[in-house]
Amino acid sequence: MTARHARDLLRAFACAGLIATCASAPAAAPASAVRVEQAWIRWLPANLPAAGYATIVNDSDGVQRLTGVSSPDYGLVMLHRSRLAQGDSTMEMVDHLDIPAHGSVKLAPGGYHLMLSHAKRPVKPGDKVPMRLRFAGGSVLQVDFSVLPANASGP
Ligand SMILES: [Cu+2]
Repeated sequence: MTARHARDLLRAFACAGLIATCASAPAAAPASAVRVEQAWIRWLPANLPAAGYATIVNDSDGVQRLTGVSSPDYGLVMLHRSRLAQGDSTMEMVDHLDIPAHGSVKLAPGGYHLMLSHAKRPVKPGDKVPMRLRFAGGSVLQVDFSVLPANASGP
């Protein structure tokens, strides 16, 4: 599972250069209309890439488009989606994620997640990792993600 994850990560790196920035963006509502709940990271040993999960809630009347995520603790943060293809679990890079009006999107194992690699410090369970979520229109939401052990299934 872990080796496969690493392999898929390499594949995602290979794809990264091909993905252009998305030119179209929905009308921006204030970032305060978006909340992040249950933000956590599944830590993995041996400096392997970790996955970040959360529920993003949009209380506004318009779609909120997540266009990028960064963290001072990781050199690279990508938005990924895991999916089953012919019984094989693979990951693909996603360049944005729309949070529907008065709705939410859950980043969870087996689906959307943040792929965290190139750690800039020895991140370990019990830590908090600040994450900056950027939305179309330029608003930024900073959220602390709780780092949980490899066998955790959620906060
Ligand atoms: Cu991934």
